Amino acid sequence: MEPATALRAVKHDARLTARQPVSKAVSAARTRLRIASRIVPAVGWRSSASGLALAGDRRGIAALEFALVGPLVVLLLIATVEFSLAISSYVMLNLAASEAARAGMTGFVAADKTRRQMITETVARYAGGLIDPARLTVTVEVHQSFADTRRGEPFRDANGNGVRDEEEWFADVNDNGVWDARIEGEEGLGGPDDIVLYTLDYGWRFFTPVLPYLLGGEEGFTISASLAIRNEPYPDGL
Ligand SMILES: [Ca+2]
Ligand SMILES: [Ca+2]
Repeated sequence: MEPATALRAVKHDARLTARQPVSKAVSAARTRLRIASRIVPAVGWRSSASGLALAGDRRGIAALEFALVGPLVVLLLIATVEFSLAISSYVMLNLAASEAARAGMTGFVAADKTRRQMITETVARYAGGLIDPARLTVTVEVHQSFADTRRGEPFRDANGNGVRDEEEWFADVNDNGVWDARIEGEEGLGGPDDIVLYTLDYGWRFFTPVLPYLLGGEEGFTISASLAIRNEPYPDGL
């Protein structure tokens, strides 16, 4: 007997008590209640089983969602760590360039070293553990002015877009056959009052193979830091 049917029968028995003898009505009601008491636990068991099945379904949905979203979350985490390390290296590289320029602008030279050696050691000291010296290039150039440190070869901007396009005329100042966005200065540390440009280029490499795989084999990129300073007016020959 279904639970709803049994409960309706019990209510029906209660209404009959007004028309039937008391003993007969009570006996019928007790019989209905016994049946109902056997049915209700069975109904409860079926509800519990349905709940367990539903919980299992939800766990399956959660597993499916993680399978779809999990790899993207891991990839995002790896990319965040990789670029955070690259940014940290960029900061260290700028600090190293600043300290190298500070060491070079005084003209001071230790007894057992050259100015160039002092600058190289300064860069290595401030670049930190993330920088591999084997992939670091330090360039020092002397320029006539601060503007010259950023000046490229002159060109005629025929289409007026502010940049030099392939077919536009240019003056090949350094005679290398191509247009240069920046004219290199004379290599060296300069003398008193000279304008000197320090440039540090570092070949950054990713730590994991994940990003190179996604970027079509690119193993990293170049991080650059540069700083132009004027040497102090120290006595020449120092
Ligand atoms: Ca142009
Ligand atoms: Ca050129």
